[in-house]
Amino acid sequence: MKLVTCGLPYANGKLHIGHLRTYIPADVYVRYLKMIGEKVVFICGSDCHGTPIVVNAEKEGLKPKEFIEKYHEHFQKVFSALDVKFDYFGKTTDIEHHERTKEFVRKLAENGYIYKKEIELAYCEKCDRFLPDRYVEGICPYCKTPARGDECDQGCGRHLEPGEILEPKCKICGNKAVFRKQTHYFFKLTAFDEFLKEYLSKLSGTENALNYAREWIGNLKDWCITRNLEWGVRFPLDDSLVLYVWVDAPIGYISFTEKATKDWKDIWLEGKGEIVHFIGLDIAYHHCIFWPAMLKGAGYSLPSAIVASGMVKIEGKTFSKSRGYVVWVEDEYLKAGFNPDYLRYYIVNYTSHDKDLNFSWDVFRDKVNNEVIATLGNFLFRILSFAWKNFGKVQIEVDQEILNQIKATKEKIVNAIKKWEFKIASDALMELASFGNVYFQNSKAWELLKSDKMKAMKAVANCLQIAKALMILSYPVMPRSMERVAYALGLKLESCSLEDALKVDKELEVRKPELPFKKIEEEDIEPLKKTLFERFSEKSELEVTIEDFKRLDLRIGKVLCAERVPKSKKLLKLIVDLGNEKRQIVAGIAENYSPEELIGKFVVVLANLKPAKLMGVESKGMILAVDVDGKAILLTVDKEVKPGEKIK
Ligand code: B3M
Ligand code: ZN
Repeated sequence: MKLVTCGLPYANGKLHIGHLRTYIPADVYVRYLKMIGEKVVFICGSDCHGTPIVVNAEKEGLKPKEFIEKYHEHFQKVFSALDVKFDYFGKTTDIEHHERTKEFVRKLAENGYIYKKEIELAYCEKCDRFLPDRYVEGICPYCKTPARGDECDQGCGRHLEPGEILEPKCKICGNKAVFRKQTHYFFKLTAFDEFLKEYLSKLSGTENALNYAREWIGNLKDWCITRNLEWGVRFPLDDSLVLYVWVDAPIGYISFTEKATKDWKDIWLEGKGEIVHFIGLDIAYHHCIFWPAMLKGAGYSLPSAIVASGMVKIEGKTFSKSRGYVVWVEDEYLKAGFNPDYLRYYIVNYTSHDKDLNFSWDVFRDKVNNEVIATLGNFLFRILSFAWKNFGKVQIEVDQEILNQIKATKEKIVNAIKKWEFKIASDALMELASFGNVYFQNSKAWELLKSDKMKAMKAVANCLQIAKALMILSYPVMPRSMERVAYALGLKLESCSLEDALKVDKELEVRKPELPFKKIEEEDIEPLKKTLFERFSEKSELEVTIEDFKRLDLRIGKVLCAERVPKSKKLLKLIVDLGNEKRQIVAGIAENYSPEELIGKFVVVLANLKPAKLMGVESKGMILAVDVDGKAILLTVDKEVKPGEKIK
């Protein structure tokens, strides 16, 4: 038996295309496996705990319980609208999940992998509370990028331990946090170094995740697993604390399997199954390092593959909700009335699973119109209409050449799917459809109708077999449209296996086909493009209004004195006349200007820049210059003006 899981979405926001990059291929994978006769259980669920939930619930003025309910329902609705069909979709607030998590953590403790230690934690004196994870923001100690308490989300992507973040600030009130001591519990991750090294050398999955994880071996740190929060799974050894969300969330894979199948023990305890985790690359560390160590420590079965999807770009820009580079699935795709199969096809076919996927409305339109419609849809509609109009009932006899072609396609797909090569599998579908188009065209069946009706029927029979094969082989990618094709062919897709693509029926009775695909017109995507680009420019830091510009106090200054800043090659200290005051400004122009030549020069000064110290020398303002290959060339005026004159 195989268990396939998808990373659990935090129940704190709506689904966007970034999410689907993992869920759609996983669904396609499971559908194919089921169609080659494998026993598969496919589970997922809402991740309901942790500060991602509490912080956002607080913002919306809701209790975490009501807050997560809203998104949990949204997830179920959208997944079903996209035909992403989990065998079970749970939530981590379920009592059974809490029980399983506590049992798991007790096992870790019994096996000697949990210890307590006093540590220093970020604390906000104004809010009078400890600041776990997303309650605190600061600077990543590794790459110095702004980061959240538990992850460097904008920089190096590292997991950060409590107390590690530099310059912590309270996310709620913005105050500088202090450090206070408190006792917390740790998981001995370091005890698993050797085990993980061995395990990761054999683990299968996509290279992007495995390579990332392997780099961590030898650099592991013990892992703080408790938090000061009300919301979460109580820590069984001290119920004043809750477990860190990354402890309980993956245990959801187990507790949801328990709900999905009575054979869950075979998978999780007896080692009689295979466990395949589909995740986004950003959570590879948790799934390749923390999770296998936890499972090993508590005596559960280990994952056999970690399949990580590459990142998503929107119109060529790195995906970012805060910057508006996002496409919301419900409001911006489903409500626009697009066939869910188009998005399913786009996501599996745009590129390999582990590469970056760019979502662009123009590319979407072109891929759908040229591939799904002009190649696949065209073949299906053309042959089905022709058969219905001219024959109705068709005696089926199929040439070996056609069956060979179908067999080769089927094998290509099965091999590709086993390696998570969804692009190769979906390309094979289009290749078979192209083959069908060429075959039908060359058969000139419409001419044969007049001269040799039997021969025409034979050509149609071959084409109908290709159509049937396409229907079956495309079903995992485009289930909804293929149901329509099945209707026209008078066949049932339910419980069909891929092998059936080669099965020849004695006779097929073709019904009037309805076009399963509607072409995408410019006017269909126009409003969506507009929404997206308006959101970009609204949020873009690159565009400023005239109001923004007016906030800059730009003035003309006249240099009165200039001297080198000691020990600096680049810096000069200037005294600049700004009309009603004389300002000290430090400028990095010493490599291009001598102090003497500056005296009496007119320069452009940004007068309301926040004062700063450069090499210990105070600077109040900035001199504007052009940077040419690292050398500064000053901006000046064309005619003499009064010092202090404002630039408008
Ligand atoms: N909820 C993180 C995320 O949504 C987290 C995944 C849990 S998988 C066990 O990216
Ligand atoms: Zn970092």
